[in-house]
Amino acid sequence: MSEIEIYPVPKDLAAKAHMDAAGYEAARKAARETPDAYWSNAAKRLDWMTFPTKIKDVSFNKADFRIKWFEDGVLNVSANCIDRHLPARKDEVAIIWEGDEPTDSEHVTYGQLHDRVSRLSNVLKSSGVKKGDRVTIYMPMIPEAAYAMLACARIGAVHSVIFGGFSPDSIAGRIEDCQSTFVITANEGCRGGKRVPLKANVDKALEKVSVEKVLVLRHTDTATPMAEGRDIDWQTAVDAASPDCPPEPMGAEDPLFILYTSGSTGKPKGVLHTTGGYLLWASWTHEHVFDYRAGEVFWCTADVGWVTGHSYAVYGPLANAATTLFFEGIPNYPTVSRFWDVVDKHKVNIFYTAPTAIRALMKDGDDPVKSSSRASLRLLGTVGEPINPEAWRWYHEVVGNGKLPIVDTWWQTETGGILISPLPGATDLKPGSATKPLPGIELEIVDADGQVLEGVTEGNLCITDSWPGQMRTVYGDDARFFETYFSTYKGKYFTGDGCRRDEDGYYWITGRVDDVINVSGHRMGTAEVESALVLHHDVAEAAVVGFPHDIKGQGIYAYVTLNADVMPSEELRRALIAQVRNEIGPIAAPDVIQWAPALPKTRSGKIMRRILRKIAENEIGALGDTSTLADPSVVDDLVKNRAAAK
Ligand code: 6R9
Repeated sequence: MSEIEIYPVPKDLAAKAHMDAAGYEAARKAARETPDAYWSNAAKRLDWMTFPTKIKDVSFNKADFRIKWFEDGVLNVSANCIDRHLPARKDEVAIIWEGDEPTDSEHVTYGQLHDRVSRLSNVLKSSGVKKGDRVTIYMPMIPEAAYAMLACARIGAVHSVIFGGFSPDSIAGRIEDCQSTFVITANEGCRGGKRVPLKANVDKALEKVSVEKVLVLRHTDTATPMAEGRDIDWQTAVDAASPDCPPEPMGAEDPLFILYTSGSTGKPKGVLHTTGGYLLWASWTHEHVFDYRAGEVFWCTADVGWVTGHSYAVYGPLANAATTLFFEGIPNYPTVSRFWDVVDKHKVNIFYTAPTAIRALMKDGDDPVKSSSRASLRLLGTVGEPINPEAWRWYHEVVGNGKLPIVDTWWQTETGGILISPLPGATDLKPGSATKPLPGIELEIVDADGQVLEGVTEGNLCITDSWPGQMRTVYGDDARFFETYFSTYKGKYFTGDGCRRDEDGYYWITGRVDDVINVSGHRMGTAEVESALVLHHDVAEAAVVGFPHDIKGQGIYAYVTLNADVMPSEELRRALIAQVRNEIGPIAAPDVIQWAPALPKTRSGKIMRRILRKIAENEIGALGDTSTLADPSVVDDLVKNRAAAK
C-alpha cells in the first residue's frame, strides 16, 4: 500500500478547527481514562431539563448486559433542535429545501420550524398519538419529513421512518413489527422528473395491516383518494391546530426512534435509539467531524429514510443550529451538474455524500463539475461504503479543486453516528482510509476465533466499549440484539465489517464479512432477497451473493434453481426481478440472475457461498477447496454457464 499518498492537515485549518492533533490525542485519553467526566462535560452541549448525574452504565457481558447513558437526565430532542435556538436565531434558516425541479426551493427559518413542528405535534396529540406510541413516516425528502420526526420527538412518540423506495409489503412488515398505529405520508414524491406513489403504496400496505390514522400531505397536484374516517389532510389539520405545544420531558433512555436495517439473517431488525446519548452523539460528531461553524450551510445528500439522513440531515445539524439542506431530487436530473449547481445556488459550505454517487458522476468527466464555481465549499465528506482511492482523488482534485479535505466517515445504523473518521484539523488523510477512531471509540481487530490481532493486521472489526450513540436494542427483541452483536466475540460489539490496520494505525474498512451486501451504500441482507425469490411458484431454491459493481460498489447476483418442470426464460427472469421489487423494493432488484440447475452444497446441506461469490466475481481460478462438496460437478456447471447469466 506504499503508493497511497498522504494529504497533511492544512495549517490554517488546524489553527481554526474545533480539534487539532494535540486536542484529539488529549480527548482520546480523557474519554478512555475518565469517561464519566469526559461525557458529562460533553453533555453540556445539550439543553437538559434535568442534567444527568449518572453518566455511563454499561456491560457487554451476558450476565449483566446493559447499555445506559445519562440515565437520570431529562431532555427533549425537539426543544434541543428548535426552541433553544430561538432567542438568537429565530430568523436564521434551519432548512433549505431544493426540489426535484431546479425552480423549486424553500427556506424555513428556526421560527417557522418551531411553528410548524408545534402545530403538527398538536395534530398528532389530538389524533390520539401518545408518548411511547410508534409513528411510521413514509415521506419524500422534504422539510415536512423533518417536521414529522421532530413532532414525534416533541410529544415523546417513537418514529419509524421508512425509505420511500421500499415496497408496500416492506411497509406492512415494518408497521406490524413495531405495532405502529399512525402513518405520516405524502400523496407523491418527485425524483428525476418521475413521481413516486407514496400514498398508493401506503394504501396497499394497509390492505395487510391496519392502523388508526394516516396523515397525508398533498405535496404534488395529483389527486389522492382519502379513506373516510382514517385519512387526515395535513394542511387542514395543521391550519386548525394551536402553534403552542410544550415539549414533553423525556428520560435520556426513553426511545427516540426505530430504524429498520438489514442483517445477515431473517427480516430487517428494528434498530432502537434513545434520546440523550443519540442526540449527544449526532451533535458532537456533526460539529467535530465536519468542523462545523455557526452560520454554515451543511448538505448531507442522504434521504431521511436512512440513518445518515436521521443523524446528519436532521438531528446533528439542527441540534447545532446549522442550516441543513434537503434535496428531493437525484444527482443527474435535469443534468449531471445538478449537485454542483445546488452547491452554488445555496452557497453550501460542507458537502457529504456517498462514494456510489461520486463514482457515477466521475464517469461523466470533469466538465459538468467545472461548469460550477463551488467557491462556497470548505469541506467534503463520504459515507456508506469504502471509497476507492481513485474516486477519492477525483473528489478531492475535481470537486475540491485539489484543496478541500475529505472526511471518509465509517459508521452504521447501529452506531447512531460516525465512529471512525478523520478530524479535518487533526488527521492527515490517506485516500481510501476512514483513518482513526473518534474519542471514546475503542477498536479491536480479531481473527475468526476472536484472538486479538495487534499492530499491522487484518481481520474482523470489533468495538470493546460503549459510546453514547450506540443502539440500545432490537425493537421488541433484546435476545436478538445480544445474539447478533455481542455473542460472536465475547464482551465485544461485532460490527460485521472486515478491517485492516496499517503501519500508522490507520483503519481501512474492507467491507462486510457477513451475508450483507452493500448496494450503493444501502444494506441488503442476502437472506431477504432469497426469501423474496423463493416466494415465486417456479423457484425451488435461490442463493444470493454480492459482486463488484463499478458504480454501486456491490451488485446483487442471484443463483436460481427452478422447479423440475420449469424452463428458464427471459420472461421468467423479468418476473423474478419484479417479484423482488414488489416484496422489498427497487433497491433490492438483482443485477444478475444465473439459472442454476443445482447449488454447491456441503454434505450437510449447507450452501457454499464462498464458491458462489468467487463465480459471481469471475474469480474462477480461485475457487479454493471444493472437496467438501457433496457434488463437485455442480460447480463446473455453474462456471460453464456463467457467461450466459444476465
Ligand atoms: C452510515 C451507514 C453500515 C455499513 C457498515 C460498512 C459500510 C459505512 C463506510 C462503510 C467503508 C465507510 N460503511 N460507511 N464502509 N467506509 N466510510 O452507511 O449505515 O446503512 O447501516 O451501513 O456500511 O460496511 O457496516 P448503514
